[in-house]
Order: sequence, then C-alpha cells, then structure tokens
Amino acid sequence: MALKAFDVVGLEYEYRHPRTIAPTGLLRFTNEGLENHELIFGPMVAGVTVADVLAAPDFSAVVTDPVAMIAAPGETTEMVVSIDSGTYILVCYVANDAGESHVDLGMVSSVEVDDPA
Ligand SMILES: [Cu+2]
Repeated sequence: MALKAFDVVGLEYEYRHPRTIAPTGLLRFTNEGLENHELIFGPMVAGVTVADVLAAPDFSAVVTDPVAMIAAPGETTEMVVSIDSGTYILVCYVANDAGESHVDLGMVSSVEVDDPA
C-alpha cells in the first residue's frame, strides 16, 4: 500500500496545504517560489498557539521533535514521518535578500492532524 502523502507548497511568502490531515507517512514539500524555502514542521505543545511559538524564546520548548526540510525553487523534497494527532506548525526562517526572515513576511501556518480512528 502506498503511503498517504501530506503535500505542502511553499512560495513567497506562504504555505499552501490542506487545513486538516490524517496522520500520514509521507511529508512532501514543493517549492513553487523563486527563493529557497524551508519547512520546519512539528507538533505544538498542547495549548500553545502559533503566536505563542513566534514569541517564545526557546522554539524547542513549544514545538516537540520538529523535522526540517529545505527546497530550492522548483524542487520537491520528501521525508517519511511518523506523526500523531495534534496541531502542527509550519514555519520558514530563511531570510530574503533584504535580510527579512520569511516568517516575518507571513510564511507560517498550522495544520490539524486528526486521527480518524
Ligand atoms: Cu521561505
């Protein structure tokens, strides 16, 4: 049986993805933009919001076991992952030529992972 994939597209400066996904085995990140983009993807600690993560001094205290992938323009990269239900953050900390971090330009999102069982 083929692994179910969670497809994320990155571009300037946002992610496009389904709002809710079932736990999936294959995380697939495609860069449809003109700059390099990364996908840092991990479950937020219960009760933590995206705004809390962005304000937190210690990322690892609010997002547990994130994975990181980077894709050049036009590239697709994929990774087999094992994920549980919860709310996951997607964030890119790459900086553009002006020195602005993509996250500050809006490249951050979240997705609900919901186990249908
Ligand atoms: Cu980016």
